[in-house]
Amino acid sequence: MKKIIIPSLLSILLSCAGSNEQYFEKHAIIPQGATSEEIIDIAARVTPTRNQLEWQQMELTAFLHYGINTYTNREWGDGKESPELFNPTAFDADQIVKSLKAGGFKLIILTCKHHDGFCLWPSKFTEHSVKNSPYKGDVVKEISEACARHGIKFGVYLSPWDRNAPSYGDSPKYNEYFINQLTELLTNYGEVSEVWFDGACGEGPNGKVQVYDWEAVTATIHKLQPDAVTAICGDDVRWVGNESGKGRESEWNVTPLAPKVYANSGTLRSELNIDETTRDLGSRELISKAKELFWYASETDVSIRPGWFYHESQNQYVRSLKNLVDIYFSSVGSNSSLLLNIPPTLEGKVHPIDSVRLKEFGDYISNAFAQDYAINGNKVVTLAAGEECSRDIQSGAKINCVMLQEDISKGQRVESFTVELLIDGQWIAVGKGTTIGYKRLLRFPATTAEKVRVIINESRREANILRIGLFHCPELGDNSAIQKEHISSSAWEVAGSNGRKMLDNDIETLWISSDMQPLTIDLGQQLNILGFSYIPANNVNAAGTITKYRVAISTDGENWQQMEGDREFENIRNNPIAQNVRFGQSHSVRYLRLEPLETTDNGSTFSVAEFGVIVK
Ligand code: FUL
Repeated sequence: MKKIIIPSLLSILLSCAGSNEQYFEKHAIIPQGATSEEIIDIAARVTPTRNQLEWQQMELTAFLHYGINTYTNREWGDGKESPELFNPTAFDADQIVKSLKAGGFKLIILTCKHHDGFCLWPSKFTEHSVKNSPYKGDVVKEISEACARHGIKFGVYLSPWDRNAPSYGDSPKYNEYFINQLTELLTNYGEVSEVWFDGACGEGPNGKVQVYDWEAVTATIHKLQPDAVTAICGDDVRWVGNESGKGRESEWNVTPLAPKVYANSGTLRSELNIDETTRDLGSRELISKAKELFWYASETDVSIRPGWFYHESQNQYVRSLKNLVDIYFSSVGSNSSLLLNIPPTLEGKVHPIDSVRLKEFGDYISNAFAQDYAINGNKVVTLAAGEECSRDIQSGAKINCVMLQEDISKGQRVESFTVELLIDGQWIAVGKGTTIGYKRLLRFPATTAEKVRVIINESRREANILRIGLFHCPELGDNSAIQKEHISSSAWEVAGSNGRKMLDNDIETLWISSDMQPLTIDLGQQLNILGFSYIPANNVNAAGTITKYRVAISTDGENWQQMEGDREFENIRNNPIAQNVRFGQSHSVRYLRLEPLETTDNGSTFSVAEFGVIVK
């Protein structure tokens, strides 16, 4: 990583006075005593590295969550699974890669090791891998070679959190193990373009604490794969802050959010009280308090299904084309990059429902953006705040989408803009926005027009506009699957409390307990149920979301049958979707008791957006 240390404020100002702007590649340290205006001016001149720029230009990356969880039907394994469970019956790397390519994806990241520690390659450093499975092959090799065959880039996901490695928590020992595994992945599988280090750790406050050697990790990557970007716990690419496909309205690539690999990141983050989930990561107000600034663009990771791993029960919940296209607009179209997960099945292929949807998505995006109706829309123009620029539109063209791009190789600058169309001699505003960055897409009702103009209302220094494009994106109907498994009833009773908010079929209304006592629900009559569902508050890091629980059933409210041991709602913090828990067989019950054992904030209350039972 190149750190450009600024010698003195005077030298910055001098070098800016000429026509050649001084840039700060990836990182700028703010000189002491700099005023807010000076800090904002520096922010406008922080630029990406070549790797970061090329990564953002790819726009679409596919994620493959595949591993032992595929065979245990779980989202997080505990590391105690037998490797023998990993048994793809018809693994087909070409089918997987070709399906993703048809979706328009340029890079594929494979979960080489998830939190359970099971390695999809025959690592020399553990027995917990494919080498001790009936499959015996090397999934990393198969996928990386298929990527090379089909002209698509390859990336690796290596979970730092490892629930299998005995050395996990014994920091120096595990760091050595981790770097050994990383070295295998970066040495034996050709070019690796992205290295993804997941930030999740669910061990809780009493679990093992591992202190990672990020400096050594970064050095290993720079040495073995100098063209790779590092994501999430890495310092090139930032997590967008949720797993639902939603980018921010104002998405800044230049932010004071210090990547975790920086030694002083903890201090820098806590001084500004920010992390990846904070809504504002780049406003003037925030950056004027910054001591350091980073080029740290976001990546929007989301799954095509409710879970990250394949679950047969989710075949009916594959996202609709409309939903995927909306996600494209709120990620790529909001200055982020889309990382869409498509989990291979137990066979070891992309499920036909997913592959059909991917092809629809790929075709939709390439057709919608094939024809640009703006004339000379890619003539570069420099605009200061208050300035505008207009372009002619092909006569008679029906348009409903504008694409704006900044030349981010010179920094990200636009803070507020308006788009107007000249329709029958009158300028009509069809879109307004804050940031543009690499790409901004705005949709509006279809129309014809003679001209388009873009007004830059506010900018940090002069904005370098690379493109003004106009397109027609066909309207799509929604055929999103609704999660039908969950039934709740307002006739049920919650013992000792008014439980309407968790039984009203409205996930916006949240029931909050007054303590951590178990929740008892009276179904009013004896019902045959297959399980229950818990829907948490719909935002990352919400207070009171249950992470660990125990559940019991009863016919009379006095004699209880414990259903399972202590259980975990895996990955509920980052992906707060409905948790459908099936008991394995039908039970006749009248009462259900949910006992919270741990919540996301370790607080003294817990919350439920909806509670229901599964009957079929
Ligand atoms: C999270 C993990 O815990 C999930 O299992 C998944 O891998 C997702 C992409 O990141 O942090």
